[in-house]
Amino acid sequence: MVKHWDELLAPYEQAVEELKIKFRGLRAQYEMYNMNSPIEFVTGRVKPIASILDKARTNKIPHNNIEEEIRDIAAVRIMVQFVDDIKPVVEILRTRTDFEIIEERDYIINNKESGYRSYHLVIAYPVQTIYGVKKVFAEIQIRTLAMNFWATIEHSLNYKYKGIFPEEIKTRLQRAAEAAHRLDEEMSNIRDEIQEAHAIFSSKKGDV
Ligand code: 0O2
Ligand code: 0O2
Repeated sequence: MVKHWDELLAPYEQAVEELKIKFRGLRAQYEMYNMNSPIEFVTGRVKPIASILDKARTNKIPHNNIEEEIRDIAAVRIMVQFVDDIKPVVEILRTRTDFEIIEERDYIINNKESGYRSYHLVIAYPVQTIYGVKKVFAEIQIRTLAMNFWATIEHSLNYKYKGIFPEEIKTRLQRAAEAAHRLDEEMSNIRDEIQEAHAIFSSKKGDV
C-alpha cells in the first residue's frame, strides 16, 4: 500500500515542483526587466494522503477514480498584491503551451457562502516519466494577499471545528471576509492614485 501511494503521488510531486519553478520564474523575468510583477509569491503542495481519502469518502469517489475526480492532488497558489493583477495572471496562464486549462472558476465575482474569494483553474499537466508522459490534473489558485490572509485563517479554524462552525464564528468570518474585500478595494484605489501620479509626473518631465 505504501509503495502504491508513493508511486501514485510521485508525478504530482514533480508537477508541483515544476510549476512552482515556472511561476517563480515569471516573477524573476518581470524583475529582470524592471517591471512590476503581478505575481507576489508562489506556494504549492501535494494533498496529504489523509485529505485525499477524506475527500474520496465525502464525495463518494471510488478509489480507482481518485486521480480522475480529485483534481487538486497537486495544487499551486499564486499570490498577487492587487485584485487587478489576477486577470493578467490568468491571461498569462491561458497563453502557455506547457499545459492545458480544463476548467476555470471565478470565486471572486461569485464568492462562496463562507466568504471565500479566489480564482481557480484546473489544468492538465504533462509530467515526463521514465515510462513516457503522464498527464496529471493540478489546481491553480490565484488570490490577493488579503484573500490569502482570510482563507489561511478560515482554513485553520475549519480544522478546529471540522467544517461545522458555530453560528457566531461563521458570521464573524463572513464579516472578516467583507473587511478583506474592502481592504482590497481601498488598495486598488490607492494603486490607481499612484499610477495617476506617475502618469502626471512622466508627462511633466516630457514638457521639460
Ligand atoms: P524566499 O526568498 O525564501 O522568500 P521551496 O519550494 O522550498 O522554495 P516551499 O518549502 O515549497 O518552498 O515553501 P512554500 O510554502 O511552497 O513557499 C514558500 C515561499 O512563499 C517562500 O518563497 C516564502 O518566502 C513565500 N511566502 C510565504 N508566505 C509569504 C508571504 O506572506 N509573503 C511573501 N512575500 N512571501 C511569502 P521562496 O520562493 O522560497 O523565496
Ligand atoms: P486544501 O488543500 O485543504 O486547501 P470541494 O473541495 O469539493 O469543496 P471542489 O469543487 O473540488 O470543492 O473545488 P473548489 O471549491 O473549486 O476548490 C476547493 C479548494 O478551494 C479547497 O481545497 C480550498 O483550498 C479552497 N477553498 C474553497 N472554499 C473554501 C473556503 O470556504 N475556505 C477556504 N479557506 N478555502 C476554500 P480543499 O479540498 O479544502 O483542500
